[in-house]
Amino acid sequence: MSQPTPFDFMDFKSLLDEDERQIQQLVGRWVDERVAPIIADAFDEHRFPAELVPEMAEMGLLGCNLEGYECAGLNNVSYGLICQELERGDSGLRSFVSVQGSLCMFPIHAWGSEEQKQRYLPKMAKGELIGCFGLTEPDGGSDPGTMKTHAKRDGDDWILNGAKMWITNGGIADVAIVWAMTDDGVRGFLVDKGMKGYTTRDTLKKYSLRASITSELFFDDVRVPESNRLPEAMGLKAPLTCLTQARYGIAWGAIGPAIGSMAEALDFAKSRVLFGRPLTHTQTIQRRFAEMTRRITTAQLLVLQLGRIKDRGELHPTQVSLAKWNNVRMGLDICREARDILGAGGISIEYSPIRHMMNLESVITYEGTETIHELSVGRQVCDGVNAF
Ligand code: TGC
Ligand code: FAD
Repeated sequence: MSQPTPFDFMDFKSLLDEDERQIQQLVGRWVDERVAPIIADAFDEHRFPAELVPEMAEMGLLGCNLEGYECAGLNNVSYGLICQELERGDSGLRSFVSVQGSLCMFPIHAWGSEEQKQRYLPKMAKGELIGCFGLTEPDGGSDPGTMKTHAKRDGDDWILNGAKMWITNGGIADVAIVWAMTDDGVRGFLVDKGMKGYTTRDTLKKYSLRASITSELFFDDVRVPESNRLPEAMGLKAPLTCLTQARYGIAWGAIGPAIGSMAEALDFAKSRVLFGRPLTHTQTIQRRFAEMTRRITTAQLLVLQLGRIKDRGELHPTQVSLAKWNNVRMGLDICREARDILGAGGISIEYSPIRHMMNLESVITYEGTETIHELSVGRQVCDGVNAF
């Protein structure tokens, strides 16, 4: 009988197949070797480490759960494990991969024309083209059905006007997937960098996701050809379906910061001697680590089942809502606990918990706030009554 370990208390690894274990190991090692040494400085300098993009592309992480077009075609459990390992490094890296793969490559793959798929997907898989996803607007992100950005048909083109806000990768994106209202409802447009009337402005001075680029997008009479509209994307359901893909990855991702933060706090507590004994010899500290272990373990089992359902093609969006809500809340709480156990040192960027904790303040807000996910689950269990 093997001994339960803090980060695999229920022998989670035995539930993975060999390919899944290998991809987790590959990405985990890369995070330890390439991300860990530079990420605190990148966060401190408010700098997205773009030099890592070709390496992530080389490992096949961009659009990794898509088939064809030079994508790796991994299963969804593997995609989840990748998100977990990346986010153990920093939420900014997982964000980059979520946006590129789940929010930009996925809709092109699902609803694009064959010409659009050929034009964008192989280059996006190689990291040669970067995407961003514009849904949120300055007047409020939780209710995207009321978006003001609109597109009007003009011959073979569309004229796009409006603004998007809080857009990950916006300032560095070669193509923006922009959701706009038309006379026939919401439609998706591929707005290429350099199109006349399309500008961006980076959001500076943020205290969360500092190793990630966040931007505003502005559209002032941008003429977008019909060949840049996603032909099969119809209605609000299309962007919401993209969100389900990305939220799935986030539910896995949030386990990474929890593990990283708990590991640092545990190391510290074993060697910090106060009142004549190491901190880990006290009851309250042991209870806090036991509680972290309980929550990490249940989060792991939750997303593994979610991934197996997704791989069977039977995933319901509210199952993803429950997992995103549970796991991000778990991650945030554990990072805060770890920060506290580190004492004053915990406020230093030399330790990861405060960086992770600040990142997770964005993660608990984006891709549907905690309240939005509670209300989605509530609607599902209360006979579909909409309480938003
Ligand atoms: P509602 O009437 O519920 O739905 C309209 C249609 O869409 C379908 N649907 C979904 N489909 C797939 N996945 C989902 N999650 C879906 N949610 C709804 C629904 O079945 C319906 O289909 P049909 O066939 O009947 O037309 O729409 P609603 O207006 O009542 O809104 C529901 C609500 C509040 C849940 C939705 O608006 C919402 O999710 N709001 C939150 C918005 C949000 O999460 N924005 C995220 C922006 S992107 C981002 O944050 C990226 S961060 C990336 C990073 O850096 O990692
Ligand atoms: P609001 O919608 O104004 O909500 C404000 C508060 O009201 C929240 O607490 C919310 O939970 C609460 N609330 C809302 N509705 C209800 C209700 N019915 N009942 C009770 N309470 C309610 N968006 C993109 O489109 N693309 C991106 O790439 C992207 N990247 C992001 C990166 C970062 C770093 C951040 C912080 C955000 C990003 N977002 C992105 C935006 C994100 O999706 C929105 O911030 C989020 O959807 C919430 O919208 P909001 O900020 O306008 O808050």
